[in-house]
Amino acid sequence: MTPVPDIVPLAEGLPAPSLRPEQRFTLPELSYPARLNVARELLDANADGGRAGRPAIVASERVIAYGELQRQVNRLAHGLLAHGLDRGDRVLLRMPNVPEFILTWLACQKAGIITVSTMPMLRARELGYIAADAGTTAAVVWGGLREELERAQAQVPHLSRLIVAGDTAAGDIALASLMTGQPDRFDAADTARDEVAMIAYTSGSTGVPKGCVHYHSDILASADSYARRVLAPTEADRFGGHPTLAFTFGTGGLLVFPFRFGASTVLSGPFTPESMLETFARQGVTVCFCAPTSYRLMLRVPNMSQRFDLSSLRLGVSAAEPLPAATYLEWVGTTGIELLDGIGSTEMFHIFVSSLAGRVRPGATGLPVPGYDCRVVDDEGRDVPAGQAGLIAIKGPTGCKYWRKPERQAEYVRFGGWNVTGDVYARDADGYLTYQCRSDDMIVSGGYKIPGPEVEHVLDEHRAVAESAVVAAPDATRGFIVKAFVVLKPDHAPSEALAGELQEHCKRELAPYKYPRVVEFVDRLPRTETGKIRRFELRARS
Ligand code: 3UK
Repeated sequence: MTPVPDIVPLAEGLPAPSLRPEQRFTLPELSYPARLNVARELLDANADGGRAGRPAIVASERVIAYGELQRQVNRLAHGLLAHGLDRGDRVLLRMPNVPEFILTWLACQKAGIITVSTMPMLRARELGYIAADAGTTAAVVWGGLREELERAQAQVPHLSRLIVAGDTAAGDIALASLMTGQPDRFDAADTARDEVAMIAYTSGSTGVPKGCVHYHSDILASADSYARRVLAPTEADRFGGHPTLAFTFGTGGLLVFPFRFGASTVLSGPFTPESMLETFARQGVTVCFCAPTSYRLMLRVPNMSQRFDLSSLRLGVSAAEPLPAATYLEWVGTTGIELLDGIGSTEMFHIFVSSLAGRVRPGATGLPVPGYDCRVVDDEGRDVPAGQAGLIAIKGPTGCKYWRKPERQAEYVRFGGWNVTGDVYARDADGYLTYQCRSDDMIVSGGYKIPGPEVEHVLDEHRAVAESAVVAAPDATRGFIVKAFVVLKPDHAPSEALAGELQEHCKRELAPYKYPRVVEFVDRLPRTETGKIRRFELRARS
């Protein structure tokens, strides 16, 4: 089990931002006042600005208007403070895409409490690490997802206080009970523009999750650069799609962006291609956020465009992994709906290079989002000529601020304030940027980021395994899949049953999407002179 760090005061865990405000906020839309509260801007601006009756959240038959949501958020903000939480405290969120997620997130922001959202698929091991690293002092958990968190609780004292939403059991502190009897009005905490609002965790390529800090201003800046300029939303829009609200792709697409423009968010249950298409049609979704794998799966639904009325959809956003030209052309050819690739990261909060409607080059990610500067450089930070591959480096209103990881910070923010994501890109003479590959051991499968070393670590814990190496193998649907090369201990023989057992072991110990879909037993692993596993050789073999 991961050792448990002590709770660290906020200021000590925080890296200094690499850019001054005047270097970050270069667009007029980004000139924020020094005091800024993201919940006031996203919620009160609508509820008090004539949109109290407009729909904020649509979740199957439930529609919650901005005015009603504001009252709930205010009561919960009071309830959280009455429960002993304070400004600057960290609260872990573990919920699916339900209205309670948005309610809790906004209530925390309004009270100046820092949200640490976690993906529903994470297991006890991963949750325990995050809770300890972020120093969370309470968690809000969805009843149906409590088991893994309770397993983590056994090892992590930082998880002592659980607040349960949805199905509760006797003795629980229910989210609803915190709101009972609390006033409908709550004055937002007078937070600073550059005060921590959230810490979003991302799988590190080394296998240790990294917390990415975002300020109140970062969250709004992403809406006011990417969403405003690329999606041009109006209050008539309905944002939908499958990314979990805990992933910044979803936090932006299904919470921040719709609310910034007084539009609505459409929440849906677990993704299946049919249910997603059904939600688009029934709820009149106008802008959807999905990973390329999901667009491919939806295209495979027989007669999809005859069976589902997609006439409300005006724009699809594709992110989390590259969108191949073939997928783009098939989607636009079948549905007639524009599809915009965009690269984002948890460190940058959201998308910083994107295609633009009407100016798409199939196969290219696109152009820098207005407000962001972008270069393609070599390992020393020198620009490489057009057409040549190099590291993509970004500067803009959002940027990487790792929580308590100074060495990682120095790897991501380099060359004097440039964010180096680890993606290899080439820029053509017209400025269009085309993705080439990752420069590290991260496997991108179905939009999920899976650090090879993290899976290796869990495989190596199995009693039959001597050592292992995990790499990406090409796959028609998922882009890549996780493939494990396993060397067994002398007293164990390769078998299909053992391969299955290793897969089950990984699914139990890690978020199930990380398990190796292919296990190949080998006698030994290829190594370099210095003893490093030659992963590139194994990749080539796959
Ligand atoms: C890869 C892409 C090629 C790339 C994300 C939109 O994916 C998101 O965040 P993560 O932290 O991963 C970041 C990494 O994912 N990637 C993402 N989009 C693309 N590669 N083409 C793309 N269009 O390796 C990047 O460094 O999980 C995406 C918005 C918010 C996000 N957090």
